[in-house]
Amino acid sequence: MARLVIVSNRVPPPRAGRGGASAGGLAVALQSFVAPGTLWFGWSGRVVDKPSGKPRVVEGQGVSYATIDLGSDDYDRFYVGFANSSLWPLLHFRLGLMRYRREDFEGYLAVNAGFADVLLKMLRPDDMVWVHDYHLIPLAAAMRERGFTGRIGFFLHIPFVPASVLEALPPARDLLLALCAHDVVGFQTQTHLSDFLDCARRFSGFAVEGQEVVTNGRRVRAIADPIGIDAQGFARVAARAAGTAYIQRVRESLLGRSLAISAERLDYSKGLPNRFEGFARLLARFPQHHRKISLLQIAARSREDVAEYQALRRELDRLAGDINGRFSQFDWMPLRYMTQTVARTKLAGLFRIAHIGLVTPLRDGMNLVAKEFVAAQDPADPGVLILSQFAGAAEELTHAVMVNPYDPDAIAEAMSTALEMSLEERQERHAVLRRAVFDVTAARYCNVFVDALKGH
Ligand code: GDG
Repeated sequence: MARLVIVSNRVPPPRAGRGGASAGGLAVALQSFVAPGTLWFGWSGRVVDKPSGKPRVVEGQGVSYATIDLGSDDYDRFYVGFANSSLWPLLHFRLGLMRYRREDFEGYLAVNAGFADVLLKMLRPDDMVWVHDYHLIPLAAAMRERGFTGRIGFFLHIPFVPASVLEALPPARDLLLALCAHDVVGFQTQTHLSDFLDCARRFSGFAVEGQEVVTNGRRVRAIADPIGIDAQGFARVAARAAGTAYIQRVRESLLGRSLAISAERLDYSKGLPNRFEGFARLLARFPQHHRKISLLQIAARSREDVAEYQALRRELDRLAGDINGRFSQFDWMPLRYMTQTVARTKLAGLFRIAHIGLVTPLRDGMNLVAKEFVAAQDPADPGVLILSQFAGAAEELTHAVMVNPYDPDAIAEAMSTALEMSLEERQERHAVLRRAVFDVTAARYCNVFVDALKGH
Protein backbone atom coordinates (compact mmCIF):
# COMPACT_ATOMS: atom_id res chain seq x y z
CA MET A 1 0.00 0.00 0.00
CA ALA A 2 1.27 3.47 -0.85
CA ARG A 3 2.59 5.40 2.14
CA LEU A 4 0.94 8.72 2.97
CA VAL A 5 3.31 11.63 3.42
CA ILE A 6 1.92 14.84 4.89
CA VAL A 7 3.75 18.11 4.42
CA SER A 8 2.74 21.25 6.28
CA ASN A 9 4.57 24.37 7.35
CA ARG A 10 4.36 23.51 11.04
CA VAL A 11 4.46 19.94 12.25
CA PRO A 12 2.69 19.28 15.54
CA PRO A 13 4.76 17.55 18.20
CA PRO A 14 3.56 13.95 18.58
CA ARG A 15 0.22 13.78 20.40
CA ALA A 16 -0.31 17.56 20.61
CA GLY A 17 -3.57 18.99 19.35
CA ARG A 18 -5.78 16.64 21.36
CA GLY A 19 -5.51 17.72 24.98
CA GLY A 20 -2.72 20.23 24.35
CA ALA A 21 -2.80 23.95 23.72
CA SER A 22 -2.18 23.98 19.94
CA ALA A 23 -4.22 26.79 18.40
CA GLY A 24 -3.99 25.72 14.74
CA GLY A 25 -6.92 24.24 12.88
CA LEU A 26 -4.89 22.08 10.52
CA ALA A 27 -3.03 20.17 13.22
CA VAL A 28 -6.25 19.57 15.11
CA ALA A 29 -8.02 18.09 12.09
CA LEU A 30 -5.20 15.89 10.83
CA GLN A 31 -3.96 14.52 14.13
CA SER A 32 -7.01 12.37 14.57
CA PHE A 33 -6.45 10.86 11.12
CA VAL A 34 -2.76 10.04 10.69
CA ALA A 35 -2.20 6.29 10.83
CA PRO A 36 0.97 4.43 11.83
CA GLY A 37 3.45 4.43 8.97
CA THR A 38 2.70 8.01 7.96
CA LEU A 39 5.55 10.46 7.47
CA TRP A 40 4.81 14.09 8.43
CA PHE A 41 7.34 16.66 7.26
CA GLY A 42 7.72 20.42 7.74
CA TRP A 43 9.40 23.29 9.57
CA SER A 44 10.40 22.78 13.19
CA GLY A 45 9.35 26.32 14.15
CA ARG A 46 13.00 27.05 15.04
CA VAL A 47 15.11 29.79 13.50
CA VAL A 48 18.87 29.15 13.71
CA ASP A 49 22.08 30.80 12.46
CA LYS A 50 23.17 27.94 10.22
CA PRO A 51 20.44 25.44 9.41
CA SER A 52 21.94 22.00 8.84
CA GLY A 53 19.40 21.03 6.20
CA LYS A 54 19.17 17.63 7.87
CA PRO A 55 15.77 16.61 9.13
CA ARG A 56 15.26 15.75 12.80
CA VAL A 57 12.98 12.74 13.04
CA VAL A 58 10.82 11.95 16.07
CA GLU A 59 8.57 8.90 16.24
CA GLY A 60 5.20 8.95 17.95
CA GLN A 61 2.62 6.16 17.79
CA GLY A 62 4.15 4.80 14.61
CA VAL A 63 4.14 8.19 12.84
CA SER A 64 7.47 9.75 11.86
CA TYR A 65 7.60 13.51 12.36
CA ALA A 66 10.51 14.99 10.39
CA THR A 67 11.38 18.66 10.71
CA ILE A 68 14.03 21.08 9.55
CA ASP A 69 15.06 24.49 10.91
CA LEU A 70 15.05 27.77 8.98
CA GLY A 71 17.77 30.41 8.78
CA SER A 72 16.79 33.92 9.83
CA ASP A 73 16.79 35.36 6.27
CA ASP A 74 14.55 32.50 5.16
CA TYR A 75 12.27 33.11 8.11
CA ASP A 76 11.99 36.83 7.27
CA ARG A 77 11.36 36.37 3.55
CA PHE A 78 9.46 33.10 3.38
CA TYR A 79 7.42 33.13 6.59
CA VAL A 80 7.05 36.72 7.78
CA GLY A 81 7.39 38.11 4.25
CA PHE A 82 5.72 36.35 1.35
CA ALA A 83 3.57 33.82 3.23
CA ASN A 84 2.21 36.04 5.97
CA SER A 85 2.56 39.58 4.59
CA SER A 86 1.67 38.91 0.91
CA LEU A 87 -0.36 35.71 0.57
CA TRP A 88 -2.29 35.73 3.85
CA PRO A 89 -3.76 39.25 3.40
CA LEU A 90 -4.28 38.73 -0.36
CA LEU A 91 -6.21 35.48 0.10
CA HIS A 92 -8.30 37.09 2.84
CA PHE A 93 -9.30 39.93 0.48
CA ARG A 94 -7.14 42.49 2.33
CA LEU A 95 -5.22 44.13 -0.50
CA GLY A 96 -4.62 47.21 1.65
CA LEU A 97 -2.58 45.07 4.06
CA MET A 98 -0.68 43.19 1.37
CA ARG A 99 3.04 43.95 1.23
CA TYR A 100 4.96 42.51 -1.71
CA ARG A 101 8.74 42.44 -2.18
CA ARG A 102 10.49 40.48 -4.92
CA GLU A 103 13.15 39.28 -2.49
CA ASP A 104 10.41 37.83 -0.28
CA PHE A 105 8.98 35.86 -3.20
CA GLU A 106 12.48 34.61 -4.06
CA GLY A 107 12.94 33.54 -0.44
CA TYR A 108 9.58 31.76 -0.58
CA LEU A 109 10.62 29.83 -3.70
CA ALA A 110 14.03 29.05 -2.20
CA VAL A 111 12.59 27.63 1.02
CA ASN A 112 10.16 25.49 -0.97
CA ALA A 113 13.02 24.26 -3.14
CA GLY A 114 15.00 23.44 0.02
CA PHE A 115 12.01 21.53 1.40
CA ALA A 116 11.83 19.58 -1.88
CA ASP A 117 15.51 18.62 -1.65
CA VAL A 118 15.18 17.33 1.91
CA LEU A 119 11.85 15.62 1.35
CA LEU A 120 12.90 13.81 -1.83
CA LYS A 121 15.71 12.10 0.07
CA MET A 122 13.11 10.57 2.39
CA LEU A 123 10.58 9.55 -0.26
CA ARG A 124 9.89 6.22 -1.90
CA PRO A 125 8.71 6.29 -5.52
CA ASP A 126 5.15 5.12 -4.74
CA ASP A 127 4.59 7.52 -1.82
CA MET A 128 1.48 9.68 -1.94
CA VAL A 129 2.27 13.23 -0.87
CA TRP A 130 -0.36 15.55 0.61
CA VAL A 131 0.83 19.15 0.91
CA HIS A 132 -1.01 21.65 3.10
CA ASP A 133 -1.62 25.33 2.78
CA TYR A 134 -0.36 28.59 1.34
CA HIS A 135 3.21 28.38 2.66
CA LEU A 136 3.95 25.47 0.37
CA ILE A 137 2.24 26.22 -2.96
CA PRO A 138 5.46 25.85 -5.05
CA LEU A 139 6.69 22.67 -3.31
CA ALA A 140 5.21 20.25 -5.85
CA ALA A 141 6.61 22.20 -8.80
CA ALA A 142 10.06 22.05 -7.18
CA MET A 143 9.65 18.30 -6.64
CA ARG A 144 8.59 17.78 -10.26
CA GLU A 145 11.64 19.76 -11.45
CA ARG A 146 13.75 17.34 -9.46
CA GLY A 147 12.13 14.36 -11.15
CA PHE A 148 9.43 13.19 -8.72
CA THR A 149 6.57 11.65 -10.70
CA GLY A 150 4.46 10.22 -7.86
CA ARG A 151 1.11 11.55 -6.74
CA ILE A 152 1.01 14.95 -5.03
CA GLY A 153 -2.12 16.63 -3.69
CA PHE A 154 -2.52 20.11 -2.23
CA PHE A 155 -5.14 21.48 0.11
CA LEU A 156 -5.64 25.20 0.68
CA HIS A 157 -6.95 25.86 4.18
CA ILE A 158 -7.63 29.55 3.60
CA PRO A 159 -9.91 31.17 1.00
CA PHE A 160 -9.16 31.44 -2.69
CA VAL A 161 -9.98 34.77 -4.31
CA PRO A 162 -11.55 35.95 -7.58
CA ALA A 163 -9.21 36.79 -10.47
CA SER A 164 -9.72 40.53 -9.95
CA VAL A 165 -8.15 40.18 -6.48
CA LEU A 166 -5.50 37.57 -7.35
CA GLU A 167 -4.11 39.62 -10.21
CA ALA A 168 -2.91 42.28 -7.74
CA LEU A 169 -0.15 39.90 -6.69
CA PRO A 170 2.72 40.30 -9.16
CA PRO A 171 3.60 36.58 -9.36
CA ALA A 172 -0.07 35.48 -9.47
CA ARG A 173 0.42 33.47 -12.65
CA ASP A 174 3.45 31.65 -11.20
CA LEU A 175 1.30 30.56 -8.28
CA LEU A 176 -1.45 29.28 -10.56
CA LEU A 177 1.14 27.34 -12.53
CA ALA A 178 2.60 25.95 -9.31
CA LEU A 179 -0.86 24.77 -8.22
CA CYS A 180 -1.10 22.90 -11.51
CA ALA A 181 1.99 20.80 -10.66
CA HIS A 182 -0.30 18.76 -8.37
CA ASP A 183 -2.63 15.93 -9.29
CA VAL A 184 -5.42 17.14 -7.01
CA VAL A 185 -6.01 20.59 -5.52
CA GLY A 186 -8.58 20.89 -2.73
CA PHE A 187 -10.51 23.90 -1.44
CA GLN A 188 -12.75 24.39 1.58
CA THR A 189 -15.88 25.51 -0.28
CA GLN A 190 -17.63 25.54 -3.64
CA THR A 191 -17.03 29.30 -3.79
CA HIS A 192 -13.25 28.96 -3.44
CA LEU A 193 -13.26 26.14 -5.99
CA SER A 194 -15.17 28.15 -8.57
CA ASP A 195 -12.96 31.20 -7.96
CA PHE A 196 -9.93 29.02 -8.68
CA LEU A 197 -11.46 27.72 -11.91
CA ASP A 198 -12.39 31.28 -12.91
CA CYS A 199 -8.82 32.41 -12.32
CA ALA A 200 -7.57 29.62 -14.59
CA ARG A 201 -10.04 30.82 -17.25
CA ARG A 202 -8.96 34.44 -16.92
CA PHE A 203 -5.17 33.98 -16.89
CA SER A 204 -3.44 33.00 -20.13
CA GLY A 205 -2.13 29.51 -20.74
CA PHE A 206 -4.71 27.46 -18.84
CA ALA A 207 -7.65 25.46 -20.18
CA VAL A 208 -10.54 24.48 -17.93
CA GLU A 209 -12.38 21.24 -18.65
CA GLY A 210 -15.11 20.61 -16.09
CA GLN A 211 -13.31 20.54 -12.74
CA GLU A 212 -9.92 20.03 -14.32
CA VAL A 213 -7.32 22.56 -15.33
CA VAL A 214 -4.91 21.71 -18.10
CA THR A 215 -1.61 23.50 -18.61
CA ASN A 216 1.87 22.57 -19.84
CA GLY A 217 0.64 19.08 -20.66
CA ARG A 218 -0.42 18.50 -17.02
CA ARG A 219 -3.94 18.01 -15.78
CA VAL A 220 -4.98 18.89 -12.22
CA ARG A 221 -8.30 17.99 -10.68
CA ALA A 222 -9.86 20.62 -8.40
CA ILE A 223 -12.26 19.58 -5.63
CA ALA A 224 -14.18 21.16 -2.78
CA ASP A 225 -13.59 19.17 0.40
CA PRO A 226 -14.72 21.03 3.53
CA ILE A 227 -12.64 20.32 6.59
CA GLY A 228 -14.46 19.03 9.67
CA ILE A 229 -13.78 18.08 13.26
CA ASP A 230 -13.93 14.89 15.31
CA ALA A 231 -17.44 15.88 16.36
CA GLN A 232 -18.15 12.91 18.58
CA GLY A 233 -14.82 13.20 20.34
CA PHE A 234 -15.21 16.94 20.88
CA ALA A 235 -18.78 16.54 22.16
CA ARG A 236 -17.58 13.95 24.66
CA VAL A 237 -14.71 16.11 25.87
CA ALA A 238 -17.05 19.10 26.21
CA ALA A 239 -19.66 17.20 28.20
CA ARG A 240 -17.01 15.83 30.53
CA ALA A 241 -15.25 19.19 30.90
CA ALA A 242 -18.50 20.87 31.94
CA GLY A 243 -18.36 18.91 35.20
CA THR A 244 -14.79 19.94 36.11
CA ALA A 245 -13.77 22.28 38.92
CA TYR A 246 -12.45 24.78 36.34
CA ILE A 247 -15.82 25.15 34.61
CA GLN A 248 -17.53 25.22 37.98
CA ARG A 249 -15.40 28.24 38.89
CA VAL A 250 -16.25 29.94 35.61
CA ARG A 251 -19.95 29.35 36.24
CA GLU A 252 -19.71 30.77 39.74
CA SER A 253 -17.93 33.85 38.43
CA LEU A 254 -20.84 34.49 36.03
CA LEU A 255 -23.37 34.92 38.87
CA GLY A 256 -26.14 33.50 36.68
CA ARG A 257 -25.36 35.71 33.67
CA SER A 258 -25.26 34.36 30.11
CA LEU A 259 -21.86 33.69 28.64
CA ALA A 260 -21.03 34.64 25.07
CA ILE A 261 -17.75 33.17 23.83
CA SER A 262 -15.28 33.85 21.03
CA ALA A 263 -11.96 32.05 20.63
CA GLU A 264 -9.36 32.26 17.91
CA ARG A 265 -5.85 33.31 17.04
CA LEU A 266 -5.35 37.05 17.38
CA ASP A 267 -5.56 37.69 13.64
CA TYR A 268 -7.01 40.52 11.54
CA SER A 269 -8.96 38.04 9.42
CA LYS A 270 -11.04 37.10 12.47
CA GLY A 271 -12.82 40.45 12.71
CA LEU A 272 -12.10 41.16 16.38
CA PRO A 273 -12.38 44.99 16.33
CA ASN A 274 -15.71 44.76 14.48
CA ARG A 275 -16.92 42.24 17.02
CA PHE A 276 -15.88 44.43 19.95
CA GLU A 277 -17.72 47.33 18.35
CA GLY A 278 -20.75 45.10 17.81
CA PHE A 279 -20.70 44.18 21.49
CA ALA A 280 -20.39 47.84 22.47
CA ARG A 281 -23.44 48.58 20.33
CA LEU A 282 -25.38 45.78 21.99
CA LEU A 283 -24.67 47.40 25.34
CA ALA A 284 -25.45 50.91 24.07
CA ARG A 285 -28.63 50.06 22.16
CA PHE A 286 -30.11 47.27 24.28
CA PRO A 287 -29.72 48.27 27.94
CA GLN A 288 -32.10 45.46 28.94
CA HIS A 289 -29.11 43.11 28.57
CA HIS A 290 -26.91 45.03 31.02
CA ARG A 291 -25.65 42.81 33.84
CA LYS A 292 -27.17 39.80 32.02
CA ILE A 293 -24.26 38.93 29.74
CA SER A 294 -20.48 38.51 29.77
CA LEU A 295 -18.47 38.17 26.59
CA LEU A 296 -15.35 36.02 27.02
CA GLN A 297 -12.92 36.73 24.20
CA ILE A 298 -9.94 34.37 23.97
CA ALA A 299 -7.52 35.72 21.37
CA ALA A 300 -4.42 33.51 21.36
CA ARG A 301 -1.39 35.59 20.35
CA SER A 302 -0.12 34.70 16.89
CA ARG A 303 2.55 35.83 14.36
CA GLU A 304 3.88 38.43 16.75
CA ASP A 305 6.77 39.25 14.40
CA VAL A 306 4.39 40.68 11.79
CA ALA A 307 3.74 44.41 12.27
CA GLU A 308 -0.01 44.25 11.50
CA TYR A 309 -0.49 41.73 14.31
CA GLN A 310 1.27 44.01 16.80
CA ALA A 311 -0.92 46.92 15.71
CA LEU A 312 -4.06 44.80 16.02
CA ARG A 313 -3.13 43.79 19.53
CA ARG A 314 -2.70 47.41 20.60
CA GLU A 315 -6.04 48.30 19.00
CA LEU A 316 -7.82 45.49 20.85
CA ASP A 317 -6.23 46.44 24.17
CA ARG A 318 -7.61 49.93 23.67
CA LEU A 319 -11.07 48.80 22.55
CA ALA A 320 -11.39 46.32 25.42
CA GLY A 321 -10.42 49.00 27.93
CA ASP A 322 -12.86 51.41 26.33
CA ILE A 323 -15.80 48.98 26.48
CA ASN A 324 -15.19 48.00 30.08
CA GLY A 325 -14.57 51.63 31.05
CA ARG A 326 -17.84 52.72 29.48
CA PHE A 327 -20.16 49.96 30.63
CA SER A 328 -18.69 48.19 33.70
CA GLN A 329 -20.39 48.47 37.03
CA PHE A 330 -18.62 47.81 40.29
CA ASP A 331 -19.82 44.18 40.26
CA TRP A 332 -20.15 43.54 36.49
CA MET A 333 -17.45 43.64 33.82
CA PRO A 334 -19.05 42.99 30.42
CA LEU A 335 -15.93 41.95 28.50
CA ARG A 336 -13.37 39.39 29.64
CA TYR A 337 -10.45 39.52 27.28
CA MET A 338 -7.42 37.24 27.32
CA THR A 339 -4.57 36.71 24.88
CA GLN A 340 -3.17 33.47 26.34
CA THR A 341 -4.10 30.10 24.86
CA VAL A 342 -6.45 27.95 26.86
CA ALA A 343 -6.10 24.14 27.02
CA ARG A 344 -8.35 22.41 24.52
CA THR A 345 -10.40 20.54 27.12
CA LYS A 346 -11.11 23.78 28.99
CA LEU A 347 -12.09 25.47 25.75
CA ALA A 348 -14.53 22.63 25.04
CA GLY A 349 -16.08 23.08 28.49
CA LEU A 350 -16.40 26.84 27.97
CA PHE A 351 -18.16 26.27 24.63
CA ARG A 352 -20.53 23.85 26.34
CA ILE A 353 -21.73 26.33 28.96
CA ALA A 354 -21.89 29.33 26.62
CA HIS A 355 -25.24 30.73 25.56
CA ILE A 356 -23.78 32.36 22.45
CA GLY A 357 -20.89 31.34 20.19
CA LEU A 358 -19.80 34.51 18.44
CA VAL A 359 -17.82 33.64 15.28
CA THR A 360 -17.52 36.69 13.08
CA PRO A 361 -14.42 36.57 10.85
CA LEU A 362 -14.20 39.05 7.98
CA ARG A 363 -13.00 36.09 5.87
CA ASP A 364 -12.13 32.55 6.82
CA GLY A 365 -11.30 29.43 4.83
CA MET A 366 -13.60 27.35 7.02
CA ASN A 367 -13.48 28.20 10.75
CA LEU A 368 -13.38 25.16 12.97
CA VAL A 369 -14.41 27.07 16.09
CA ALA A 370 -17.93 27.36 14.65
CA LYS A 371 -18.10 23.58 14.24
CA GLU A 372 -16.59 22.92 17.66
CA PHE A 373 -19.09 25.25 19.31
CA VAL A 374 -21.97 23.33 17.72
CA ALA A 375 -20.54 19.92 18.68
CA ALA A 376 -20.01 21.04 22.28
CA GLN A 377 -23.64 22.04 22.92
CA ASP A 378 -26.13 20.14 25.04
CA PRO A 379 -28.91 19.29 22.52
CA ALA A 380 -31.53 19.68 25.28
CA ASP A 381 -30.52 23.28 26.01
CA PRO A 382 -28.23 24.42 23.20
CA GLY A 383 -26.46 27.75 22.79
CA VAL A 384 -26.86 29.89 19.68
CA LEU A 385 -24.19 30.14 16.99
CA ILE A 386 -23.79 33.62 15.46
CA LEU A 387 -21.77 33.17 12.29
CA SER A 388 -20.20 35.45 9.70
CA GLN A 389 -21.52 34.94 6.20
CA PHE A 390 -17.86 35.15 5.06
CA ALA A 391 -16.64 32.09 6.97
CA GLY A 392 -16.34 29.01 4.76
CA ALA A 393 -18.43 27.24 7.41
CA ALA A 394 -21.42 29.39 6.42
CA GLU A 395 -21.91 27.18 3.32
CA GLU A 396 -22.73 24.24 5.60
CA LEU A 397 -23.97 25.83 8.83
CA THR A 398 -26.96 27.52 7.26
CA HIS A 399 -29.05 27.41 10.46
CA ALA A 400 -26.73 29.66 12.42
CA VAL A 401 -27.81 33.27 13.01
CA MET A 402 -25.93 34.73 10.05
CA VAL A 403 -24.35 38.20 10.13
CA ASN A 404 -22.35 40.48 7.92
CA PRO A 405 -19.36 41.10 10.22
CA TYR A 406 -18.68 44.51 8.69
CA ASP A 407 -21.91 45.76 10.28
CA PRO A 408 -21.51 46.17 14.07
CA ASP A 409 -25.23 46.89 14.40
CA ALA A 410 -26.00 43.53 12.80
CA ILE A 411 -23.73 41.85 15.36
CA ALA A 412 -25.50 43.71 18.19
CA GLU A 413 -28.94 42.73 16.85
CA ALA A 414 -27.92 39.10 16.38
CA MET A 415 -26.67 38.96 19.98
CA SER A 416 -29.89 40.46 21.26
CA THR A 417 -31.90 37.98 19.16
CA ALA A 418 -29.82 35.09 20.54
CA LEU A 419 -30.29 36.23 24.14
CA GLU A 420 -34.05 36.32 23.65
CA MET A 421 -34.43 33.20 21.49
CA SER A 422 -36.93 30.59 22.70
CA LEU A 423 -35.73 27.15 23.74
CA GLU A 424 -37.75 25.66 20.88
CA GLU A 425 -36.05 27.77 18.21
CA ARG A 426 -32.63 27.10 19.71
CA GLN A 427 -33.29 23.36 19.62
CA GLU A 428 -34.57 23.45 16.04
CA ARG A 429 -31.59 25.38 14.75
CA HIS A 430 -29.18 23.27 16.73
CA ALA A 431 -30.56 19.95 15.44
CA VAL A 432 -29.82 20.98 11.84
CA LEU A 433 -26.39 22.40 12.69
CA ARG A 434 -25.47 19.32 14.66
CA ARG A 435 -26.30 17.03 11.75
CA ALA A 436 -24.04 19.06 9.47
CA VAL A 437 -21.14 18.98 11.94
CA PHE A 438 -21.50 15.26 12.66
CA ASP A 439 -21.76 14.39 8.94
CA VAL A 440 -18.76 16.27 7.62
CA THR A 441 -16.06 15.21 10.06
CA ALA A 442 -12.26 15.42 10.03
CA ALA A 443 -12.11 11.75 9.06
CA ARG A 444 -14.45 12.29 6.14
CA TYR A 445 -12.44 15.29 4.98
CA CYS A 446 -9.23 13.22 4.97
CA ASN A 447 -10.85 10.22 3.28
CA VAL A 448 -12.40 12.33 0.52
CA PHE A 449 -9.07 13.96 -0.24
CA VAL A 450 -6.99 10.80 -0.12
CA ASP A 451 -9.54 8.92 -2.26
CA ALA A 452 -9.42 11.70 -4.87
CA LEU A 453 -5.64 11.49 -4.87
CA LYS A 454 -5.67 7.69 -5.14
CA GLY A 455 -8.19 7.82 -7.95
CA HIS A 456 -6.17 10.25 -10.02
C1 GDG B 1 -6.91 27.75 9.28
C2 GDG B 1 -7.94 28.57 8.48
C3 GDG B 1 -9.55 26.68 8.68
C4 GDG B 1 -8.25 28.61 19.09
N1 GDG B 1 -7.89 29.26 20.21
C5 GDG B 1 -7.41 28.34 21.05
C6 GDG B 1 -7.50 27.09 20.42
N2 GDG B 1 -8.00 27.29 19.22
C7 GDG B 1 -8.27 26.21 18.26
C8 GDG B 1 -9.71 26.14 17.87
C9 GDG B 1 -9.63 25.44 16.53
C10 GDG B 1 -8.30 25.94 15.97
O1 GDG B 1 -7.54 26.41 17.08
C11 GDG B 1 -8.48 27.13 15.04
O2 GDG B 1 -8.99 26.71 13.84
P1 GDG B 1 -9.77 27.69 12.85
O3 GDG B 1 -10.32 26.86 11.78
O4 GDG B 1 -10.85 28.37 13.61
O5 GDG B 1 -8.74 28.80 12.39
P2 GDG B 1 -7.19 28.92 11.81
O6 GDG B 1 -6.19 28.63 12.86
O7 GDG B 1 -7.11 30.28 11.21
O8 GDG B 1 -7.06 27.79 10.71
C12 GDG B 1 -9.35 28.19 8.86
C13 GDG B 1 -8.43 25.91 9.35
O9 GDG B 1 -7.15 26.35 8.95
C14 GDG B 1 -8.54 24.42 9.06
O10 GDG B 1 -8.59 24.17 7.71
O11 GDG B 1 -10.79 26.32 9.24
O12 GDG B 1 -10.29 28.88 8.07
O13 GDG B 1 -7.72 29.98 8.69
O14 GDG B 1 -9.54 24.06 16.67
O15 GDG B 1 -10.42 25.47 18.85
N3 GDG B 1 -7.12 25.93 20.98
C15 GDG B 1 -6.64 25.99 22.24
N4 GDG B 1 -6.53 27.17 22.93
C16 GDG B 1 -6.89 28.35 22.37
O16 GDG B 1 -6.78 29.41 23.00
N5 GDG B 1 -6.27 24.84 22.83
